[in-house]
Amino acid sequence: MKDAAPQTIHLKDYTPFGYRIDSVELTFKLHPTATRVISKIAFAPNPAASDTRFFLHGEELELISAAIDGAPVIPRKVEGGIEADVPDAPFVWEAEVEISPETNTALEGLYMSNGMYSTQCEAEGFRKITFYPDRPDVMAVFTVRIEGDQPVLLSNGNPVERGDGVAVWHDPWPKPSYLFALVAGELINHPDSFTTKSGKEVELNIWVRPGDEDKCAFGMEALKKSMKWDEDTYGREYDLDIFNIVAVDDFNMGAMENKGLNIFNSSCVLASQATSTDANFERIEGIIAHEYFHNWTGNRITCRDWFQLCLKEGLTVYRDQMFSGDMRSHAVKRIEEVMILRARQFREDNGPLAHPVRPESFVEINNFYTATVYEKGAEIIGMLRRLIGDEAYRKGCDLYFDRHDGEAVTIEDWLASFEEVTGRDLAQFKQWYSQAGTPRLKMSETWEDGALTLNFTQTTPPTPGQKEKNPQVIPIAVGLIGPNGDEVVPTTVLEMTEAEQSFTFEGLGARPVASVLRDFSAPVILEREIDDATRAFLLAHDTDPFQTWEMGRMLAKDTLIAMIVRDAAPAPAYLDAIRAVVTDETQDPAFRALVFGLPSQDDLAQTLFDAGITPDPQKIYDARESLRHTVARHLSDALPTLFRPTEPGTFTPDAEGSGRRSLSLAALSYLALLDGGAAATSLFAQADNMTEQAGALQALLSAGLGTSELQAFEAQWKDDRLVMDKWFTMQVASAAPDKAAEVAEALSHHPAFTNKNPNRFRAVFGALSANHAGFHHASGAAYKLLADQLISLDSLNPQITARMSGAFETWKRYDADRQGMIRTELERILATPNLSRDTTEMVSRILS
Ligand code: 0A1
Ligand code: ZN
Repeated sequence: MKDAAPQTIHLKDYTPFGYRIDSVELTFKLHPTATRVISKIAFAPNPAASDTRFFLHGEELELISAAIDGAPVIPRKVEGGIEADVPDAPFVWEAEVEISPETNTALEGLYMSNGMYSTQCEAEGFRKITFYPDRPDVMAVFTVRIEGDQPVLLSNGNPVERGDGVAVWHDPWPKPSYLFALVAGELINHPDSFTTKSGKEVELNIWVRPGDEDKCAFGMEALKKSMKWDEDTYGREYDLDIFNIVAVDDFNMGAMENKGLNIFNSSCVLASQATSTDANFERIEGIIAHEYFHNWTGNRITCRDWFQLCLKEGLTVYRDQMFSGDMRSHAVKRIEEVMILRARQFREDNGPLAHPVRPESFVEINNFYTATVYEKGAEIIGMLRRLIGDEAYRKGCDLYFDRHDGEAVTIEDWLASFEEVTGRDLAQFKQWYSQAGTPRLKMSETWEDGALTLNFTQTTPPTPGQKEKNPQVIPIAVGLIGPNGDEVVPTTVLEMTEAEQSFTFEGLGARPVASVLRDFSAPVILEREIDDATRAFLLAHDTDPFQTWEMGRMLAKDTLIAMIVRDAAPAPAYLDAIRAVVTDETQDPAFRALVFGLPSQDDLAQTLFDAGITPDPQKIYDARESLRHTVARHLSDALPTLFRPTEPGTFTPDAEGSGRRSLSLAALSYLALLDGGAAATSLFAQADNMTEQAGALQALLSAGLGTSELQAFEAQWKDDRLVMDKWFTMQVASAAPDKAAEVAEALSHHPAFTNKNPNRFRAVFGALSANHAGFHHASGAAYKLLADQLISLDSLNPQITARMSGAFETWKRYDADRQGMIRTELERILATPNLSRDTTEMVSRILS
């Protein structure tokens, strides 16, 4: 918990630090409750700065001694750190502090997890390790000496000394403190090596706790593929002699890109056929790539201040998305990306937590590691590339890397590289970084004398602190399909810059059907009058996979909305359309599985709300369940053929195998509604991989079955914490609306539950907030339970508490009773004595 009074920090107030750092030497004498950190830092006045105040951040540190140029000093304690009087010339600062890793439950700074020491310094954790200018624009070369009796002692950079109870590491690349890392413990490595394109041999290691060594091979392959891809695609080579990855059980986020020493939440690196699902494998491959790619986009070139977070995150997400597309299927990946963007970022952009990709102020930066910064940030890079073309994009990136290597920069610096290589003015485009909210793009069509005109208007709704919005630059990728199903105009990118704009395609023989926003070319909501017949036509003939999926999705949504609002029967147009796609053996099974899936309850709630209808969570749940049963019956003849379990002994975690299994398991979940769970029960007993074992259990649970399988699963996996997370999640996720809170509450008393492990807490309470009808059950039981849990978690781990309070961000969609109950819970959280800055900021923003 942070004790500083909440203070708002503004982008406009940025000033450089008054001193540069020539070198940092740190010595760690490890002890669970009394680690000593000795620092020796060579400072020099920064001629580019006007503010010469010598302020060092520091939190929860016990100062033992301090000296300047060898003379002892007593620094002044000020809010958030210390101040001292220093010479107007280069000087050496030395300090010794004591910290207590074992009692650090916030998992920021140096902490202990299952007996091992680990660090997490992004964003502002280094100030819990020693006094330092803990800001990203202060970059320095670090040498780190670790003294401890653990067999493995790791830090950033290259090893210079390895001895009994001591290790010294030197990182030659200047870095900000948020990239500092240290790990010490009894660890086992999975070693390998990689030869870079210029012939340099790099030692690679994945370090894990004993017992996990058989779960490293997949991650290691992903790392080598990432290293090769960054060379081939961006010309970026690795720059140290060694690259270490460590798996840690207690970790707030997915992973962290510390220079040369990436630290991973064990759920994001450990993988095996028996314990990981296909989705786990895919995610692990993407996260390993993401962290590795940060070596250039984030580490060699970093952010001037935390407002520029999207500079490294949006770009690195974009890079990992392209990598995953190259490794797997671009079409399928793009659909998955859009699903995530809509579920998380559009949701955020439509509520009280909406903020620009580059926020202008914050209280706690940890609260801004959001879908907007990451996912919308990545969409901006995709739009930029679409507008300027692949070649100019690569040239602009090269210029950016050349020009800013070793610097801490801004979005302006990033865009300037592209302005220079293209000669374009990107001033209007830059608004994507400053304007919050999801633009609504309305389209109408006119057809006259062989010319099709597409008329667009764009508006962006008001968001907190931003009432008026300007028109954005929107790349709209369009193709035209002739009446016979042939493409008459291939994909063309229309560049919309005005509030209203029309684009005409001339010389057309017969009126074509427009396929608009292909590949989801901009993060907007397209509003278009389109009938079911045209949707079905595009679903059958469009050459753009995203569009075909989108048409299926719109048909599904419309039928569900009609079922919810008018008690209508499921639309035959939808049922026939999905039958055609899912039974089409010529199409990719992964794509067919995506078409098979129904829109989420949360998505339907937002759609109803946007249409001016107050969503009733129970009705949404009932309609979706009823459609699931109808689809099952409608496809009853096809389901047994679509359900194709993997032959024992043939499992591979690649796109092909995973696509086949996702279609097969989608079919199984419908089949379970018809066959009393027979097929799922036998798959559960026979599966030799977690994808099918968990998929079978999930199918049983969502058909209201599976009690004995749930017990068998627990007995089999009780010693595997990552698999047990799945066991916790599945029960809460599949609980009926009136049972969800009860199930979550009971699980919170299970001996294996702990709120000190973020994965376990999320497994239960993340699942509760994602069970839409359960979370919003009219009793309000889930609201109260989550609030109780957040109140007790806050003093242990503010970061996770603040994040999870986002479960309430959609509260204004619902009826007065639910709003009243949620308000009561939010106010109760806010009234908690000593509530953290993190949670105070989040809950206040949600309430505002
Ligand atoms: N930079 C890491 C993720 C990360 C972000 C924030 C953290 O603490 C507030 C920790 C890690 C990434 O993008 O992978
Ligand atoms: Zn990142």
